[in-house]
Amino acid sequence: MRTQVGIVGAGPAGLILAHLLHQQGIESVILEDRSRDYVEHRVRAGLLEQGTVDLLSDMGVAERLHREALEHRGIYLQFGGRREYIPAREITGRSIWIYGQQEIVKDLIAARLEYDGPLLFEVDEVSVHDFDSDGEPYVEFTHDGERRRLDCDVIAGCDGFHGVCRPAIPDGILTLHEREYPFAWLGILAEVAPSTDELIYAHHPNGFALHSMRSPTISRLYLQVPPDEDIDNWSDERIWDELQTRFALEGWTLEQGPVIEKGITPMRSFVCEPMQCGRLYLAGDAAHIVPPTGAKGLNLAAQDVRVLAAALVDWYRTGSAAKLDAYSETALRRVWRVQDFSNYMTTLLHRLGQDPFDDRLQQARLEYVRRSDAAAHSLAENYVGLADY
Ligand code: FAS
Ligand code: PHB
Repeated sequence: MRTQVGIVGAGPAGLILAHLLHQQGIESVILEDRSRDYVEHRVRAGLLEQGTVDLLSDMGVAERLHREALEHRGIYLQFGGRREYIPAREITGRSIWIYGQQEIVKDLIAARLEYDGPLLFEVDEVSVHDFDSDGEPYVEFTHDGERRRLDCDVIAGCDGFHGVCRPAIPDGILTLHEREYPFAWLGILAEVAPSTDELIYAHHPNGFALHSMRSPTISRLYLQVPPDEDIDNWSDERIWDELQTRFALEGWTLEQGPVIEKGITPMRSFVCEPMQCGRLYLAGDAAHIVPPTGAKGLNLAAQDVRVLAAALVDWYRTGSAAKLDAYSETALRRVWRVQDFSNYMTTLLHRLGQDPFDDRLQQARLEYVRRSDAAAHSLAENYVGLADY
């Protein structure tokens, strides 16, 4: 097989990149190691920046999103028995949108198959080669029991944190920045109408809690738990009891319902620099992970491939590799902004440990967001996503 851009991974990064390239007449082949059914039902992100919605709209794949997504104009911060509203839209002119990641993946796969764009599911033993030499890059993989080879001009590593592309880069080229947080998130999907109109981020002595949603009938809630917590220790009843405790507020009720999905997600920050090696370009979770407190992972993946697609289009159109060579530097500017904001939200709202001095600093920061327009403005503009950063 031969194509222009070999894309490993059919998550948001790979699918958005393929569509952006297709719209500019650039061919690609997407290789995904899971089944279509699996990637279309994997519960992950749920919150979209205005910039991500605008990108998907410009790509012409947001028709269902505009019909079904929930527009939010701000968030609630709950601490010290009070609930404060951050009017993000009023402050920034930009909204945030609730629409499940798996719905975006479904829409993008449907668009890809509509124009017969090559997309192979359930490939195996993927390996990438010759991207850092003068030779032509190629990807080897097994599909339907047959070992295949895909020759291409460039490879886009959109295969997530546990993929094969980043580890294929020779030693000594990448600098890896990592931070593990001493806690995790226990997340549930519940068949009950959300008890709030917009997201509630709650700081509580027992730990952080988040009330999010997926639709007018499906709620998504998270609890801070120890990093090595076992989900089997958490019955649905215990989960709801703890959520009731952490969200408790005079005159407000948290409605409960059947838990239809639950899992525990580790909290880490990770960045690899640079995000490219020769003709291999990393995007999304393959290059960076943010703790979900800022709801940025999916949005950052979309911005990475927006930059990468523009650089590839320029290379194919003009022959200039200037934008491609600057891809990593351009993308990392936003990556570190988002890392800083996600770390800020995580340390602002989670129970950090036993140091009373840290607790006092946290209280002071929460109070500052409540009392200072400048602090609320900064939080709001980072939360909705900085335009043209
Ligand atoms: P993905 O991991 O989504 O996609 C990579 C794809 O590559 C996968 O389909 C995988 O199967 C495939 N792949 C892996 N190895 C391969 C191989 N060897 N060969 C072929 N294919 C391979 N982000 C937000 O913005 N907002 C949120 O609210 C939010 N909440 C989250 C909640 C949870 C519980 C989790 C886990 C994450 C959350 N995130 C959130 C972050 C998350 O959504 C990611 O940032 C996003 O999936 C990144 O997209 P991709 O980079 O495309 O990676
Ligand atoms: C979600 O809806 O899954 C979600 C929302 C906001 C976050 C993290 C996750 O910060």
